[in-house]
Amino acid sequence: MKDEIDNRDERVANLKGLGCSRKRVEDARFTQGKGNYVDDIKLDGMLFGDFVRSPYAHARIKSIDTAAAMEVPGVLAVLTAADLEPLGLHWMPTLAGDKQMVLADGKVLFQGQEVAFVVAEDRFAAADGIELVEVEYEELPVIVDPFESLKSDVVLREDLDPKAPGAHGPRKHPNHIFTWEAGDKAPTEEVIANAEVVATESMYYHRTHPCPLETCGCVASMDKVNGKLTLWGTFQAPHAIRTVVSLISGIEEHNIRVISPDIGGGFGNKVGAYPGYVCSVVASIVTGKPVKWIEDRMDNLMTTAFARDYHMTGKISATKEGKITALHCHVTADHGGFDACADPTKFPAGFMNICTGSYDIPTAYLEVDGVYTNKAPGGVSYRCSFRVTEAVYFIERMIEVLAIELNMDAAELRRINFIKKEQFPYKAALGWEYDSGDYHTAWDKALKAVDYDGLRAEQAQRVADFKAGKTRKLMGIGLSFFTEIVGAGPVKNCDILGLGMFDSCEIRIHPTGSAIARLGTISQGQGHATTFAQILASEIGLPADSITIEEGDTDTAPYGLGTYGSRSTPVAGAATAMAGRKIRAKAQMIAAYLLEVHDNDVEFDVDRFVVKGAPERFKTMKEIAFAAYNQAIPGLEPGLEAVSYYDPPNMTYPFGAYVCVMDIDVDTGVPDIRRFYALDDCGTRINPMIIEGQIHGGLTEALAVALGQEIAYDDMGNVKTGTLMDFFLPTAWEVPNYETDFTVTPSPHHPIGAKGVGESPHVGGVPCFSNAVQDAFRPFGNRHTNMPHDHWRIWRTANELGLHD
Ligand code: MCN
Ligand code: CUM
Repeated sequence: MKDEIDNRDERVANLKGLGCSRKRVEDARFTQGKGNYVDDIKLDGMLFGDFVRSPYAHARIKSIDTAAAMEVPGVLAVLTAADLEPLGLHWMPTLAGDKQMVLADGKVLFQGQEVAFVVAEDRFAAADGIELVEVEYEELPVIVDPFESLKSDVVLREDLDPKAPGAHGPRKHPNHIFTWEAGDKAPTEEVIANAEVVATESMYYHRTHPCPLETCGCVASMDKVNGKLTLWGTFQAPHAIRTVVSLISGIEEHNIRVISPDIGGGFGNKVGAYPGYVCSVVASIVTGKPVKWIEDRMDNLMTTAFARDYHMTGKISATKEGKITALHCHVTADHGGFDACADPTKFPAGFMNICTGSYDIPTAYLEVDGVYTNKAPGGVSYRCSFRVTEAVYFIERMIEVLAIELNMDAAELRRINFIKKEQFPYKAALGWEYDSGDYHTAWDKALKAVDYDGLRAEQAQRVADFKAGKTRKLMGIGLSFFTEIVGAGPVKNCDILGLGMFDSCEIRIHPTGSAIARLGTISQGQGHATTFAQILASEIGLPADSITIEEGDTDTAPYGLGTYGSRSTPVAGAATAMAGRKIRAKAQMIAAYLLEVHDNDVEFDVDRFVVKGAPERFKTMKEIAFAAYNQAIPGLEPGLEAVSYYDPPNMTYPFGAYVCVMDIDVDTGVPDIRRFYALDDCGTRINPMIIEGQIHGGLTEALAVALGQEIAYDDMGNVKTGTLMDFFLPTAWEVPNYETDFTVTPSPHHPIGAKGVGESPHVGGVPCFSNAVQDAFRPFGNRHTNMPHDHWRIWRTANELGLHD
């Protein structure tokens, strides 16, 4: 008995709960090729659907002739807008309150737009059919520049009344979508007009794409006998998809089962609803057979949710000593042909109004204009936290430019403007209330870890050597400090299509002391099956290895809004802890009953309830679980189950301090990342190993975006980077050895103090890499150059600064 009590450390370790670098339970199947992705689903008689896509970015459709395609052996149907129109399905609502063509209705608005859907016995016959669908196009003037779009006589969206307001208020021009404002305009402008120092800069955060390993796809199967539709797909929000499918198809929600099986990376690309889903469902209803639709790589890069495409202009004012007094930001946001963003309804520009960053800025104003162009729709994806990537890039560049203006060290400028620890909870000028933070501690730790002063001395020497002709390599020190905002969100201000953004967890404890927990979220690689079991292990005292986590099946999981915006841990993770606590409360009653003491005379200890002051008298959770199905208290219902729908009181505000040291060859423009140090604070850390994996992944994607990856268009609206030959995907060759570090500042309102982390490294990483490039050229007069900093652009910067003379 004594051993049982003394080996407390062992009992804690046995749970593999909070803080344990538990190995990922999902990897056994992934590493053995036993994953079950959408394209692995094969049903009897399953057909394959694929799209005829527009080669033009803007054109009128004169005619579509499907006769020849129908002659191809194996082709069973070719759907066009004319077929969908009687069903009211030729257009669909977007998550942003706009509507989008499912199949081209009279015209096309971007290259790659879906024009017809060919349904065939296999994908090869579908491909042959696509070749033979004859579409007659009449080319229209193409607009790829949002500034031009707002001046043009060419009306892109002829379906909209040009004078009518949009989903987010009045529109200034037929190609204008919305204006969104935050903060105080007049006071901000006044402070800036009278300031001692003002820095102004314009920057473009280019269009990018997350390019997940697995492209988007689905399998729709309409069981006409039972009236049940099953839809498997790469959905980051399966419940929301079920609701959308019900609303647009008229099929009652209980007759729709949406399943997200294993997903090979989402990164935001799989949040929205795509024409492929609608067409597969219609095709399955029409043919009575299951229909699969899977994008190829070009489809994915050219047509599904892109990210960024923000043209940002800022003004930042300060005293001569460097205390920031005001920030002004204007954004022209290119949303493509349809506004298919997936932001919470009240935030058409996402959480861009966190652009005051980690700094105590008393006055600020933000204005965003959303604009239609002839590009693919979307606008929120790629580890973005709803535009926080843009916001952090903006402020972290503005700080660097202000440092130049003040002739001051950028690390010091940050330090004197950070929100102080004692100011939390901190109400920012643009509306958010930051829950907790300790920026100075994190910054000091980061600068010390990299020997910042030593690096600056080395850099000064390098500049001198360069000027003396002793080296052709410059040295850049990239700094960034970010504040994230994740965990959408309080239902009071966050919803998508009217669905409040709570999340959920339902737990069943089995008699022998093992359990299943189901959540409203869905992992796409983040390791939820591993980490959510750890939260529960610590809450209910059963080993994580005895707890199955299940997500993604709307027939079994409680309703939730899904996984994006790093919301799973802040919201569903909180629901998990709360449901666990309900289990524990009932377990406490059972334990007290079994131990014949009052409820308040027992206390929870790791994996058991112990009589206070009598540690030898206890009941383990395993024993209690069995009792719950047997000798539960008279009058108390048997079983041990709980559910929690969690509406978070606030979002969580993770933060971090990153430093990148880079050497740049001015003659080739090739950067060499010598060092990358990343300190993250995501509050209570559930699984340090998974956090580190998230950070490595996010930093690598940040490297990609900062140093070369983009979705580029030519003047005709042709996508120039629609294949992996042209689209930069970093490999082990380009990726440095990341040094990760952390501080822990728990969220005061989250049940276990955890904040999200999935997007942090991307949010903080992009400005860090970009700042490193820019900093290398600062001693030679560089102020700002736009990303992506590919070799050619870096070479060009060196050239423009006269470094090749
Ligand atoms: N975690 C932890 N301790 C914390 C916070 C998080 O151990 N304090 C763990 C979580 O329990 C979870 C993982 O880290 O296993 C990420 O958690 P969280 O930050 O809550 O983010 P989500 O699970 O909601 O994931 C979404 C986020 C987003 S929005 C994008 S985009 C992105 C990202 O995750 N897409 C990814 N990381 C990705 N990683 C992979 N492999 N694949 C994607 O598609
Ligand atoms: Cu913004 S990309 Mo993630 O939210 O799925």
